[in-house]
Amino acid sequence: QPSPQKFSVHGLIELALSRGVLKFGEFTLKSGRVSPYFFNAGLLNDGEALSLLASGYAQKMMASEDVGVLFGPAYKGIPLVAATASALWHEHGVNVPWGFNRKEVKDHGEGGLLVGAPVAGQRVWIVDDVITAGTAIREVMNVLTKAGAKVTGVLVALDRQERGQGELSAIQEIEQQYNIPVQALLTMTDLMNYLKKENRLDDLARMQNYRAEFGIQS
Ligand code: OMP
Repeated sequence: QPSPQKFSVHGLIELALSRGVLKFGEFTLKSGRVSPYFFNAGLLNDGEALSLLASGYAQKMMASEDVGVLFGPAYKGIPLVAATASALWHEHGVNVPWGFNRKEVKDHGEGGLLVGAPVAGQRVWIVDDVITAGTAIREVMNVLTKAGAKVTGVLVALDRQERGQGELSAIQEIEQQYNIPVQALLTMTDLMNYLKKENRLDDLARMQNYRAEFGIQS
């Protein structure tokens, strides 16, 4: 019987590197920025990796007071939210409803864009992978608001700590605009501290340059 997995920043970074989730190199982002690193949560594609990430999400959720419905945006948020709800139950004895959206409207069967726990009138936490410029999160905020949900928080694996539409980080903008907390398991700072500790100075220098161009003042 496997014992409950303990989440740590260091452990998650090592896991992400070992699975190719976290890569250093040159990557063009959705926002068009050319980044020296990329975090692909889609590669947490085995049971151990997914459940370790979900343990981290569940621990963060336990520290938040307002756990209502958990919601995973299509597509990558869907397995994350399902695994998180399961970890909350197995590891903390907390039973939380969860749901997700589909991207394409279905015109037969149950129809509609939302699947799983109803969100109308509910306090909803969004569980997703990465926030860079905030575009993906804003889209799902619209979907949920239209459905009558009250979004009370966002939980992601990685805060890239990059500027959004102005001088603040995308996450800070979302926190201000919607008046909600955004929590992350890892930040770009965590990744840079890791590189420093591992003496990967070339990678670290590229991260510092990128941060000087697209990062927030911290
Ligand atoms: P924004 O919509 O700009 O916030 O970008 C978030 C999305 O970019 C994520 O949902 C991912 O699809 C993708 N992404 C990553 O998955 N990992 C990264 O390290 C960077 C990005 C990205 O393209 O910015």
